[in-house]
Amino acid sequence: MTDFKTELAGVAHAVEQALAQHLPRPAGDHAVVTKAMRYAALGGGKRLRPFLLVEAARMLGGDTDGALLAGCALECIHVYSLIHDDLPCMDDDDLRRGKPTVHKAYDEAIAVLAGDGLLTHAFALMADARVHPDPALRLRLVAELAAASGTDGMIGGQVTDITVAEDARDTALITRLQAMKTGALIRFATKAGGLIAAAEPHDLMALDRYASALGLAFQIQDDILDVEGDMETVGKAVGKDANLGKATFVSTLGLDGAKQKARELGQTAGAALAPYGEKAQTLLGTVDFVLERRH
Ligand code: GRG
Repeated sequence: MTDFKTELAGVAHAVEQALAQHLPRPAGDHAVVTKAMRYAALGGGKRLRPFLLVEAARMLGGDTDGALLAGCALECIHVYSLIHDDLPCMDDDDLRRGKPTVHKAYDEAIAVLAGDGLLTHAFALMADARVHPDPALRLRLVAELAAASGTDGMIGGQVTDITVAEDARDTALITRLQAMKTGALIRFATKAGGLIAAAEPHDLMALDRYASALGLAFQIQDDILDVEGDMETVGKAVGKDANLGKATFVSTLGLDGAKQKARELGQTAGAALAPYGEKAQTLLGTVDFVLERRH
């Protein structure tokens, strides 16, 4: 039995190596953009989304090499969203994964273009025959990835997040927007792993119940970490003012309520995969990892 942390570290290492191999290499007059793409994508991150993809495929007996490449495609989308989210016109952050954000290390134009480069490269990777020998399956993965990343998924959630007034937000709206903003890619991860493993419809439904609950728990834990970080650094009171004035799960549910909700979602995620017994061990371990994470 492999310990969860060893398994996660192993997949994260494999993702790092595969990304290093499959990202475009700096060359020619435009080398700066491929350098910036590699700067953002290599050497950091938990690699949670590719891990979920690989482990969902593994649970159902699928090809983990193909899943790893599909996971790299998904990670490219995730990293592009981080680069763009850090820009001055969005969150205006200076640090990401412990190093200067791309617009700080390069400049804003290159950061926009490096994000665009990763976004488009993601689809090139997903279409690669090494993901799966069946072109129809690869086409479905490409279409599903576009749907999860687009206006009915991650982009739509981000738009709701930056346009809906703070005082118009209740738990239901935050749940809807987070299901799109962060949940869509997490749900895609397990679905893609399932599809690569030729999952039956009931397997895909179980994976989706698991990933929907896990994605929401992940976001609630993120909100909890933000507030606890604020409280540690400036002793800020918890409430609507926590997390720079943003309404979050913590501000609508309270800190204890948010922790309780995350625990309940963890149980829902676990129950969804209970029928898979020992085979689901790593995906079940991911629930504890998400609920116990400190960064
Ligand atoms: C601006 C295109 C665009 C999209 C914005 C998902 C998203 C929508 C932005 C990402 C920024 C962000 C802080 C989202 C909240 C979800 C979250 C905690 C992302 C960080 O994911 P982790 O913790 O990061 O998996 P690592 O670095 O480990 O990969």
